Amino acid sequence: MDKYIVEKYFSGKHSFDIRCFDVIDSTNTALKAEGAKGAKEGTVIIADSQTMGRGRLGRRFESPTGTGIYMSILLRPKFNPEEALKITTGAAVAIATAIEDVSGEDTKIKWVNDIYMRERKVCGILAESSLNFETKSFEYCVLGIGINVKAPEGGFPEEIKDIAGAVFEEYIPEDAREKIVAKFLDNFFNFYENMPSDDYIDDYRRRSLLTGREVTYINNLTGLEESGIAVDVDKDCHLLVKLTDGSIKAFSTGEVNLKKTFLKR
Ligand code: BT5
Repeated sequence: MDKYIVEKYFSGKHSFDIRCFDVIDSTNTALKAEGAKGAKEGTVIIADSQTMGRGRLGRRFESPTGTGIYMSILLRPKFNPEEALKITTGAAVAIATAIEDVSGEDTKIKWVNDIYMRERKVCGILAESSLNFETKSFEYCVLGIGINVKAPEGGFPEEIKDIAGAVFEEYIPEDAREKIVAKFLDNFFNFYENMPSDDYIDDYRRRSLLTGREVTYINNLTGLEESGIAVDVDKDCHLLVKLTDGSIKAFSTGEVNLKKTFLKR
């Protein structure tokens, strides 16, 4: 990744401090350390590969060399941490739009934080926050994004070969990686500066992969499973599921999978 090429594609409306690495353990881990040391909002770490890329709940995010974009952005949100979900959902729309602009193909958002193309996961988002409990405010938030730009030679690792896909299957336009980064950062900060307002929520709902499809919900704390049809995403970004008894339940956290084994995490 060449930061000078990224800078060429910025609108110029926002300013960033971009730091690029060939290999890093995890861009989120590295940027959290910078956040704790007082780094400024808009500090961005981008790596060509990660040795310990992380997903949610300690899961691994495969980050092979030279085929993906692994980046983290430091935020110092002024709004209430109760609105934190908006960072993830705004990021999902911002990345979906950036990928669509550069690839010319449609994307879908799998509630709550995955981007899919051709029924495969091409991007995952992990937002991690440090909170000040006395003032009940954010100290900082690290927004991490992992994108599979193309499939690794020989295919994706065994653990994810049934789930993962890439943004580009064949031809990759010039500067595609840098353009995706620049467009994402511009799009995201346009949303972020208006948060907690969420004008982008209709763009999120419109891309919902799960709406109209049979899903299984798993409560991460209790392990309880429920099934039904996802009917919508509401304005607070809860997933609305019509359960088998006909009632509609709003889910705010947890794991939802399509009732097809090949789309399981
Ligand atoms: C995520 O977690 O998808 C969030 C991933 C965030 C990664 C970025 S990269 C930059 C920054 N630095 C980090 O250390 N992390 C962030 P989750 O929703 O929990 O999904 C994890 C699951 O996705 C795994 O259990 C696999 O099933 C699957 N997976 C792992 N690697 C993948 C990949 N490269 N492409 C598609 N799916 C993958």
